[in-house]
Amino acid sequence: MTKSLNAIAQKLMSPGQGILAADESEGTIAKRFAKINLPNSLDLRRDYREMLFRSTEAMTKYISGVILTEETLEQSAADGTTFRAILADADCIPGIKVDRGAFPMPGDSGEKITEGLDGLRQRLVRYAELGAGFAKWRAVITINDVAPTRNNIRANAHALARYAILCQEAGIVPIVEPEVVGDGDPGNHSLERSAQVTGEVLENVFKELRLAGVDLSGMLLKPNMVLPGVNSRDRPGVEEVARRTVDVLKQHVPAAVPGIAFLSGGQTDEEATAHLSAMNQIAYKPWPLTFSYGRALQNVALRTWAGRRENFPAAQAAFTHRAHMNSLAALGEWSNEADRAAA
Ligand code: 5MM
Repeated sequence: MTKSLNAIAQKLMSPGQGILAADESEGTIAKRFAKINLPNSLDLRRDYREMLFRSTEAMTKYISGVILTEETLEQSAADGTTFRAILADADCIPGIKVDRGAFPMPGDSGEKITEGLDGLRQRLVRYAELGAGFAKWRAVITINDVAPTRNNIRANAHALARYAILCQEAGIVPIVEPEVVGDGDPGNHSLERSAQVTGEVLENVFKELRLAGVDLSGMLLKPNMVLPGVNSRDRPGVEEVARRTVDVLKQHVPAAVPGIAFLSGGQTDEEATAHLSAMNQIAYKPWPLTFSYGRALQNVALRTWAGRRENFPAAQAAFTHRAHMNSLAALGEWSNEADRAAA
């Protein structure tokens, strides 16, 4: 069991490859579609994901796994081919988002707690039967004048650990995603504060993972990068973000973890790519670093598709370009010039 979990994790971290996060919940995909004036219909969700998964070059060369929703895991393309078959043809591992979303934490700290543990053991059996090789659970950590509270960090870390051990029991690799979100106000969410909170969160997460008996060699970590909040006056350069992020990870993430796949967290496409590449240029890291981006892989492709199947080729070209650039970043070989030239 341990060996196969580690083998799946290693395959997801294949050099020059990363993970496509296509697990937008109904509410989130509705927001993405609304920005391009599209309704959130079943057919449009299917078409959009079909466009992505049938981007053959991107999926075969640059994407090792895709995080799906429950709907997509069981869905088929317009011609009746299951998405699972399309991903299998591209040698991509299907993954599944298993949390039920982040809900307001009791109290008035403005924090969230992720739900979805009830019945998870049974759901995981079904996801494994459907071929899911890995899963994802996202905890949301808020920074404001009173948050994060110790109570919220512990509750989210505990839920992540309970999720992770249940996944491993079902033969599924858990991706553990504690996200320190970046919409704190300027006074509270400096680069320094981001580093301190990210470190504290990771420390608690690994403490709970160990207590739960999670095999660290059979999981992946999906963290935020160390960044100031979107409204902060701090404007660190690419190298500084990379250095601070790797420093925090080195202090809190055990070397036994087979890989780290970052979320993009609202960065521009180029920022997310540049930061990943700069981190991969830093020597002496115990784990490979890659991407598990949602928005930073999909932004341009979504706008180019615009809800029309005749736009598939152009949207697929846009997606393939972004996936290629992030593949170079996963190898530490990306440059702005190469990005513009290839675009
Ligand atoms: C694709 O978005 C994922 C699902 O979010 P919701 O459940 O809120 O709809 C999200 O978990 C995503 O996997 C990560 O946050 C990374 O996505 P970004 O866009 O930050 O790279």
